[in-house]
Amino acid sequence: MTRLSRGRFVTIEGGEGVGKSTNVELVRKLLEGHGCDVLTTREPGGTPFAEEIRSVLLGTRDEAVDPMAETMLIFAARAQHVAKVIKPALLAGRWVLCERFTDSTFAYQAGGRGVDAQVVVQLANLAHPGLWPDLTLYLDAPPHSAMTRISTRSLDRFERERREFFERVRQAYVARAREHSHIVPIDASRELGSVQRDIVDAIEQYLATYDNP
Ligand code: Z5A
Repeated sequence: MTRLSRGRFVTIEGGEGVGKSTNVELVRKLLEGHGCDVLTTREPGGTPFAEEIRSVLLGTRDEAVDPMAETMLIFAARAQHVAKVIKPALLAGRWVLCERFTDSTFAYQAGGRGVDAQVVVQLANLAHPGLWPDLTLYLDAPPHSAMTRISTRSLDRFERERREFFERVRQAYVARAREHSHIVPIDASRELGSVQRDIVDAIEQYLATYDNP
């Protein structure tokens, strides 16, 4: 067993119903098996204040929400989450495992809503200067197949969007995964066992090349 002393920032990304929450526990156990002290968290949210912003963001309402207002609220929640939870944990040498982070904003607000990606970059540099994930597992599945997995629950404001919105979100994720080597795409449309084997491989591969000064 490798003993790792310096924390890393690992995120799990993907559209709705692809299995992010399902696989967080698997990743946590794998990292802990390698001696990592792991903190799991999620976005939007992760602190009481940021969870309140999450409720505002996800709640259904009659008033159409302006994409820039949505984007800035997401970064308000993120700034709080980074300042109060993520940065302190990383500075203490813990590994942070987070469901969704700024790659979600590139996918949903830039890709899905049409917000300028440069605005996302600028807000990211204000909310979490110098902090980007070390490793991102991107669970990829066609929106229609993943949505059928969550079809029995009541849908939030995002989940009520049209299919074209989710296609744009997926395209944005795929494009980012091509451009950024820290993003490992995993075909999440398969049965869970196959998806989890790829997740194990991705984590083991990352840990094998891990630089532990
Ligand atoms: N959002 C945004 O717009 N911009 C941002 O920057 C951020 C977020 C950070 C809430 O996120 C919303 O916030 C989200 C984008 C927006 N909007 N939407 N829609 P969230 O992460 O809380 O919500 P979510 O993505 O909708 O979560 P989810 O639907 O729970 O998805 P999941 O966690 O990926 O899926 P799951 O709960 O693990 O699995 C769903 C079901 O599928 C469950 O019954 C599993 O047992 C089953 N499952 C999982 N894997 C499989 C496989 N392989 N086969 C069969 N069944 C499976």
